[in-house]
Amino acid sequence: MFSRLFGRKIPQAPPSTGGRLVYAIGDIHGRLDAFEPLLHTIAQDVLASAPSERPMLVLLGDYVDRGPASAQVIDAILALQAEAAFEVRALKGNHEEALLQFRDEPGFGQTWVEHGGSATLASYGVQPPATRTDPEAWETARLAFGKVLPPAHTHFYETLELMLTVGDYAFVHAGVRPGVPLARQVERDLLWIRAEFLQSTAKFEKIIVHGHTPMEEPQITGRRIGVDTGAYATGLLTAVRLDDSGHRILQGRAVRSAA
Ligand SMILES: [Mn+2]
Repeated sequence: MFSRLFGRKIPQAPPSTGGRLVYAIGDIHGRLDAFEPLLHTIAQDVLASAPSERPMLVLLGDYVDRGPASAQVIDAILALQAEAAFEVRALKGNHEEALLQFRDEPGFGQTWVEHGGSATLASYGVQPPATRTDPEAWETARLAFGKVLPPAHTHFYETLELMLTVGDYAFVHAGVRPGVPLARQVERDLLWIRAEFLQSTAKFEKIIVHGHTPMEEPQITGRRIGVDTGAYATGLLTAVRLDDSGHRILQGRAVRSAA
């Protein structure tokens, strides 16, 4: 409107978080050893930023599988929620969906281990079946898993959010389906979409902040911010810090780099 009134272009304001200080963390995948240093970096940044309102910590999903400390990552998230220094908002990833599916269906175990589920079982002290195709062994593992899963973890997995919007940003695990309004996105796309979202040039209603597809570097375009840097393999966990002045990348690195 002003550009029309004055006949020249005014500088565009950066996207807004509505005044909030927000940190969004990519796929942790059982790497407590990368999550802890990143939380330390974020805590230092909060001290330096002295926000007027409690900062928000958005976890973009895929807390479990592949890395060695899935159960311990969930404990750390629950501790953060209890501390109340941040408003913690945890999104659901496709790996949390897989965990819940195995909890209910032993037949899914074989698929789950192909995606790193054995590491999750081991982190809960459950021995994965020696033979992947033995249905009885899977049922035994499922029952053992059900027994050791703390009620607080069950509640955590069952109450994960699918999408969160803050100001000009929408946070999701994987991405959104181009051409579909945010309010009409379906869980399958929010948890699983890759190429159709990543390669799309369509305009989304918000800047989409997401994980799910590992890249060497964080992906920042005007339309999306991708922060999955494959921590389970690289030991490098990435977050984006957002406020009304724009975005900045923060990272935590595990001392040991191989999963
Ligand atoms: Mn994922």
